Amino acid sequence: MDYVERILEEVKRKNPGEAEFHQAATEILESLKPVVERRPEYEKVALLERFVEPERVVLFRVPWVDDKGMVHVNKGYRVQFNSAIGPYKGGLRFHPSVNLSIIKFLGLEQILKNSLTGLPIGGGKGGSDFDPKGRSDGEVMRFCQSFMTELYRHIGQDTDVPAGDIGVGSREIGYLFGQYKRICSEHAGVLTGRGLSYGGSLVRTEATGYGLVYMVEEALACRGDSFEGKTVVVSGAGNVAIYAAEKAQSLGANVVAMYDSDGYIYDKRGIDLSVMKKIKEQERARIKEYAVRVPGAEYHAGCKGIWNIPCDIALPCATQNEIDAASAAALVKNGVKIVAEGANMPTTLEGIEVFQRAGVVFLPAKAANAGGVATSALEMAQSGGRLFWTFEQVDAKLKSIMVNIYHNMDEAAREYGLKGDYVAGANIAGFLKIADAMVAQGIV
Ligand code: NDP
Ligand code: 2IT
Repeated sequence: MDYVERILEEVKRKNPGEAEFHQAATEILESLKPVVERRPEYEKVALLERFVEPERVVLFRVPWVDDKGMVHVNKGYRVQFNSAIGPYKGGLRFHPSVNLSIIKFLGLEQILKNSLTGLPIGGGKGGSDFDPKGRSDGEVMRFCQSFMTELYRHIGQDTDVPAGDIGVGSREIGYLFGQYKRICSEHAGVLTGRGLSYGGSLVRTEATGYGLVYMVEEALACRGDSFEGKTVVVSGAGNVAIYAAEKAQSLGANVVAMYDSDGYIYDKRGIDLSVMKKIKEQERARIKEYAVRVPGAEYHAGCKGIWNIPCDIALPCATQNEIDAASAAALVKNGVKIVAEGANMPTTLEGIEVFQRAGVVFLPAKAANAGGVATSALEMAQSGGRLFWTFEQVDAKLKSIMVNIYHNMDEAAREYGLKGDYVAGANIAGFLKIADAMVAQGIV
């Protein structure tokens, strides 16, 4: 059995029941086969064994009291996966589906994503099975304070720097930061996605969605094409989805559909983002409200149907495994040309195969959504240097990072004889830097 197959088998045996973690490990390790063949020295230092095992997993109890005085207990997680190239860095997800498998798949992806940015950040991820939906600001605040009352001892601006993810936005980062500062007496850059009044960076809010569209823009430009007149379907209606839609529209695309976990909106004249932002960012209401307010827009209960809408470009920006083989086949049948992942692992392994076989340009999450964490690293650079860059400065850096990632993964794929396979290209380009740093640092 070859090295990769042996490690994959071990991952499954040693981490039973962790379906999402197995999925991410399979996608990554399969594409590293040609790398470990060229570099047999990696096996001698058990590089893959160490790469798939988190340096540290922290699991804790998060007790909190709701507005009616009832006591709740949630699980808290922080997986400090790999610090070879910098302090652990990665978001916190608050969603009822959160479990160790999900946090570990996100952490493993994050290692390679962070490496691809070219910035000095290691990989980590955390979160809780807490569901912020329907909770008051006071409840969310008390939950965040309780969460940080344990997390603070494991993080630090040179150790581990969390940020947002699903269910964790500027409100939650504010409460988490407030509690960290209160416990540690330190106004430090220990979280990113902070408000502009207390150490945040311009563009961080928009960064993941904008970055995603910058990468697609580059992929189009390399094929002599542009966003102008393209029909785009975006899934999700949260932070990543909204700013992906905004940037795509500004480049001349027609964004016709978006969803939340209840159902989707189809607005063939183009989503009115001012209405969408009001509903989602200000009112924290459900997407079906959009169809009440915008004449001509349709609301459909359930999410899957969104992938039957004909489009040129699909941007899945909600959650893992949104696009399975059947949804991928529907997109291909309707003529999709580019699929770029704003969410983490939104396409199943079978879905990826459908896209790649059909010759669709498939831009994988760890490359395509790296703009968020890259801008987090720019936030760290600004707080470390006591600097504050303008919107234009940060946006220009973000764009150049996304363009670089695109070309680095494109070149890595070509170098290994896999032209156009951006899944392999991203995994290989991200991994080589990590491997080099791990080898240099000895058996740790
Ligand atoms: P938000 O919480 O802001 O938005 C998430 C959106 O996805 C909501 O519209 C939510 O709907 C929807 N969603 C969540 N779970 C499901 C589900 N099971 N089925 C259908 N819809 C669902 O999160 P973000 O926009 O920040 O994150 C979206 C994705 O992007 C995630 O995969 C995240 O890991 C990834 N990402 C985020 C980055 C960031 O900087 N924020 C950076 C890189 C990647 P509802 O409100 O109904 O739950
Ligand atoms: O998945 C991701 O890259 C994020 N949620 C952002 C992480 C970060 O540290 O900004």
